[in-house]
Amino acid sequence: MSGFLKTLAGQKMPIPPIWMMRQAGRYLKEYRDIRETTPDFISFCLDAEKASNVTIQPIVRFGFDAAIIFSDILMVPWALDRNVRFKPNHGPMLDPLADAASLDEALLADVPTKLAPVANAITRTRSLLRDDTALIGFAGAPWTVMTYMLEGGSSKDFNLSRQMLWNDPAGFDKIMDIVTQATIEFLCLQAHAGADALMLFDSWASAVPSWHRDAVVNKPAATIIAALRARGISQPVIGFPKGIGEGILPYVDQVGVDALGLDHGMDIRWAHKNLPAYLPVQGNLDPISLLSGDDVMLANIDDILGVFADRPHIFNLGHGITPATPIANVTKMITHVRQAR
Ligand code: 1CP
Repeated sequence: MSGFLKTLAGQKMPIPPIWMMRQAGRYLKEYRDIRETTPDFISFCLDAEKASNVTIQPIVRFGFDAAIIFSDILMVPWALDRNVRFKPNHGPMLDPLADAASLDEALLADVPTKLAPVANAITRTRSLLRDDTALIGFAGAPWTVMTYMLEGGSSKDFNLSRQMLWNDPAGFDKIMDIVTQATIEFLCLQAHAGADALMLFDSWASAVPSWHRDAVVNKPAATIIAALRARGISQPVIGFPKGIGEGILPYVDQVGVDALGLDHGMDIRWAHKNLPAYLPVQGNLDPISLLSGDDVMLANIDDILGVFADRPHIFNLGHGITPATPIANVTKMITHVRQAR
């Protein structure tokens, strides 16, 4: 078993396994080169050979302990016919969803077929990776995915999503239920295709009013994990409810995650003190610290390693690496993590 999977199973490794959120992507020249050959982003994700190739690129270059399949959280809205497209330098665009009546529940039946190419990419990638490199499958958590569907793209304030939450709770629940079902199908097919672990990204969990957090962040995540377990899927699940601060305690209590991804806003001493001692954590270097990559970054790495020395810990960033990151600083981070103990 790889060190990454041992850590997720609760074992403390002498050197923490390491990978980076968004490790395949635009900061790599070899990624930009393949990406150019299929300008349409969804088509690129559905090309199992290309998706597999770019998944492996950061493993070849840096020797990370885990690969994450090249796909996107917006594959679920795409499979639900929300007309997902990516304009260069503009981010994602979707047809904004005004109400529950505009989302056809019958589309759920085709989700596994439409997303089968992601499963093919996983099977292919798993067969190409060494045994000691784990492969992670993933999906967005329902709230985060819904924000793109309701806002029609990225958002700063998530006003339309929050408005539906307050003004049309029945409609909101109906959409959330459909997205939750689609997410279960998506994760299930990735697990069956050979993913060794699964990650659930609730990247915009911090935008949920705390009044609604149990219903909108914790409950849907719990439903997804319970459904996977009921279907006999035993792969560990890493939850990433970004930016909810001390809300991670009820999240861990209610959701049933096997490990918790910590964002860079999280106070690691508080987290270590308050989280159950058995729970593996993943994180949490600020990706922006890699832009300078200086001694302060190294000191922060030492601090993270020191605080989590007594629990199962996977070294990672607190969010995705940014396109402007110098490659040399990524190498510096990895070397430092692996030499620190
Ligand atoms: O043309 C390009 O290359 C577009 C950039 C890009 C990439 C590299 C997008 C568009 N998606 C991806 C791949 C991706 N997305 C991966 C696999 C690669 C890897 O991690 O190595 C993963 C795990 C994601 C997950 C994802 N997509 C999240 C959750 C994680 C996070 O960073 O918070 C979210 C929120 C998205 C949405 C998304 N996809 C792409 C863009 C530009 C966005 C919008 C981001 C935003 O709203 O700020």
